[in-house]
Amino acid sequence: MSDSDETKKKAEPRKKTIDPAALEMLGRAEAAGIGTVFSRVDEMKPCPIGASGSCCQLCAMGPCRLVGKGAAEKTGICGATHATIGARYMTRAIAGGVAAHSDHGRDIARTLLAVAKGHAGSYQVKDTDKLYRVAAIMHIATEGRDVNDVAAEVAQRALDNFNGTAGDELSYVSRAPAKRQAIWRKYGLVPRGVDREVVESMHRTNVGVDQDAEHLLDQGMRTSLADGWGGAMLATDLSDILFGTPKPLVSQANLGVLKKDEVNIIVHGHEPTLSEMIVAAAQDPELVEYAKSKGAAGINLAGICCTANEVLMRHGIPPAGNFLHQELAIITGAVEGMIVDVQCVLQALSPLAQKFHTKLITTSPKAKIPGATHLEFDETRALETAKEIVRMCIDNFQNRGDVAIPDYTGDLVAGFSHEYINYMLGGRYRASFRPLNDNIINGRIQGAVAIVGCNNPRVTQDEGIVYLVHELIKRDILVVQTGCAAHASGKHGLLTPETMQIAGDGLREVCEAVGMPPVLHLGSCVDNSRIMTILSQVVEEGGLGDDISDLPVAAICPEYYCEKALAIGTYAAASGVFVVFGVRNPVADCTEVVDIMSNGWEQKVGGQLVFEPDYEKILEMVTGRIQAKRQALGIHEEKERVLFDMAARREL
Ligand code: MSK
Repeated sequence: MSDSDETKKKAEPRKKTIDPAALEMLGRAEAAGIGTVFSRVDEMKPCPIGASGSCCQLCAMGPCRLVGKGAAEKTGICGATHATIGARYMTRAIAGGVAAHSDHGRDIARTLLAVAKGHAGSYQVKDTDKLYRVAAIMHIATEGRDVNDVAAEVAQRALDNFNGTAGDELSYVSRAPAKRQAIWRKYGLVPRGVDREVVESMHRTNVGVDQDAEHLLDQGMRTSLADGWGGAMLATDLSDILFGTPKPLVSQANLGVLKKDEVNIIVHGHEPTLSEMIVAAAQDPELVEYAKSKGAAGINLAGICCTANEVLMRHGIPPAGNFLHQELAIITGAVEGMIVDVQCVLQALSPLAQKFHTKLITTSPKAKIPGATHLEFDETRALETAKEIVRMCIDNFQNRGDVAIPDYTGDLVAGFSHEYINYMLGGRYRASFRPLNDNIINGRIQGAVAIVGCNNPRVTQDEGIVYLVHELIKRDILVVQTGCAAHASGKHGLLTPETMQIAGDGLREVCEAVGMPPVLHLGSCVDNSRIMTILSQVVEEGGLGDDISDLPVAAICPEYYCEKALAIGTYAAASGVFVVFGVRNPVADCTEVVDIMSNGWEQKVGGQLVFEPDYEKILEMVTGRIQAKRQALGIHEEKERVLFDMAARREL
């Protein structure tokens, strides 16, 4: 690149998004003089000291900033080193993320208990097979018992896992491969109770308690495992029991799913309990008629963030977009109500909604937003509350002003639970991961990568996610997705079977034979636990080593922004996965911490958590990792490619 090219590149403003719908709405916002997260990020420069882990804010002697000449050797007033400060930061961030996912899981457990005891009549156990499978894992007897009896005991055992009264180890630790469990036990990483690990992390990161970086980060791993193999896994399982285990269905994504002539309602946040009822209320014939009486053609429901994923996976409700679309949806002027519960809800929504006619409705007893209407959700009168909310949105239809809905949608297929993938690969009578293992062994599929997590306005929206999906499937690497990263692929048309046309020959052959897309949408953020289950079952199937760390797999969180993502990344690493985060390294100055989470964890648990903002380098890192694992398994030699004939298809 010439000097003048270099100068031109520097002078060009940063691209905010690769999504044309977002660009259109940003233009509308700018014309109206309305700020968004995309504009505020340019006005707010991150503090360079805090951004790289050199600031400790834990006590009133500080904040201490370890900067300037000889910064690496400096300490805080109490004597804390960069290593201690960085390890405390990571452990607290992990605990924050685990608390969020697990509190979500606990609420689902409470709802299941209420249902089983007949106190929440709007719900019922929808997947009894799954209830019995979960009961078996928890060693709860089912023979001859009433479904609600079993459900009550499962719910109570789940609550015991949160409280730490289920025994010395969380119930689901037993789902990991035996070798993995042994590693966790050897290093004292087995979580004892979800709450206990979060509390202990908060205690140990107090000033004057744990000061050894490796020891602190071990607790970070243990806490994260209480999420991945505890709180989040329970949230997924109990949601499947209550609301149904997802199966593939078609839908669409992006702001174009909003309808000009209908009452548009958006559910946003994370928990499926209320949104399930909103789905029912929006289809209620009486309310549909009521909407028509107000001049609308009907009621249109859409989602944002992980609530979107919950209702997409089970009902095909279309996502209007990912994290950075929440303001843009309101800016269309077409949203009568945005119903939020917990997590990832920007406080800026409230003043923004007041500039339009949108009603922002908070529903969780845990989360109020100044300026929003609070209508508290109570599972004992769930459908009633949902109907009240939908009616409020219908009443708001007449207040609409100017509407501009960008005409962009991506077709998608979602709903790949681990149970369905198992069935899809093996068929009804031989449900199994065998075909996947065989195709990894024969090299048609080189490996698998999870591309998960958020958007972050500090990087171009969707760019890293879409680039990595393309490049990986081209290299015969199967991609699985959750969270807002899955929405990104949905918006850009990557979650369809047609995407197999851009996949490598080997992956395409398998996708054609099975009839699946090369990019599988597995659900919401808590559903990353489905990936842990799949990895364990692939190990159990045989032929690819005896632990998760032996598998040719990796995980990438290209556009992360929050603590929950760090918690997920840590439990994946602690389970033996190579994990790369984009954006920036929040502990870059704490070199000892960086080394522990990469080389140290590789030696200890066979996984790593590393940060790399350059997407090409990320690609190189994960493909290198996959090839190294193939070599270690002795399956790296290129085999003569034999195209699938009828017999091979039948066998698959
Ligand atoms: S919603 S945590 S922005 S993925 Fe789960 Fe999206 Fe990240 Fe929130």
